[in-house]
Amino acid sequence: MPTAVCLGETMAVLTPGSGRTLSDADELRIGVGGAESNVALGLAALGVDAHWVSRVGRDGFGDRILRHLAGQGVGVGAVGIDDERPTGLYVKVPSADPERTPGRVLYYRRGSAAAALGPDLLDDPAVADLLDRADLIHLSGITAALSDDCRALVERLLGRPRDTPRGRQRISFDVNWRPALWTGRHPEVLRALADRADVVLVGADEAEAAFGTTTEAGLRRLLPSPEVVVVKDGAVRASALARDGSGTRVPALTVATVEPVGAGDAFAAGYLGGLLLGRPEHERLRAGHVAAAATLTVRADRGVLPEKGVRDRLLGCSDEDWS
Ligand code: KDG
Repeated sequence: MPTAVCLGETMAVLTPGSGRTLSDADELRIGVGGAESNVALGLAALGVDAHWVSRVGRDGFGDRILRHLAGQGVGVGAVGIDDERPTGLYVKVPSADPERTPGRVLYYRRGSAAAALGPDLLDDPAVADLLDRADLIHLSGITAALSDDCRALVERLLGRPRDTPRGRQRISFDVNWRPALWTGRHPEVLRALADRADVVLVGADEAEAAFGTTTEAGLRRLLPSPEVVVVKDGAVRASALARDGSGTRVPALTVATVEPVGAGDAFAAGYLGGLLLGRPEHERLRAGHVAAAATLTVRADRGVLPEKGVRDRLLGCSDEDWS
């Protein structure tokens, strides 16, 4: 069974009940959300030995996050608990007019336990051991945006030797462009960080906002080093641009979207699961679309995958049947 380690912040998610706004809600629902742990959950559901590495506060939110992830088969044994700093929070603000304007997300994560992570995390023997065993380490641009220390942690991870006695270890990097986290910081580093990964995942809208291009030629020029750059063009298609110049494109599934949050993470889990389980490129992209569709059609950050038999039929069907 392949092993994946996903590293990044996970927060408690607070959401007002349906039809209520933050100013008039009496109660907030508590959930769990974090891009990298969403990927770990998605990978675990696909049969990968998935672990999440991070730090949470010694508070009820931290306990809840650990319980939630461990309960769904994600390893949390190397997660640190911070006695002083809190678990980060994020609030989903529903739109007053969802037909016309999307909802918003508010972050309360500055000074959180995870934002205080730094490169010395890799000196923790439990973390070092896990990283040495990993076939894949999954990172995202969110971590680099949290603090200078977090960015240095990402850099140290990208600088680790990847050729191991068990074969080459891969690093995947989801650009996860979050402009709200980069205010007063330097988002230009994102491109250089992404270019040091083996697999880069980026939404076409994020590529435009973060790198100023969405064209395949432009992305190949900006990110020449990764083995593959996977560009997700929302409801249209996903394309895998390989370093050798070849490309594979698979149209997205048509679904009635309820809420897009977490769909990019679901896609990443489907794609990376396909990679780890030795599926060919077009099946990895299909697996990404199937997982994204399951999340797009629910209000939570993660949907339930169709059962394995259905997934296998979808991955193996003809192109005509797929579209
Ligand atoms: O991709 C979903 C994430 O946006 C959500 O879980 C919260 O990790 C999060 C973030 O930093 O935006």
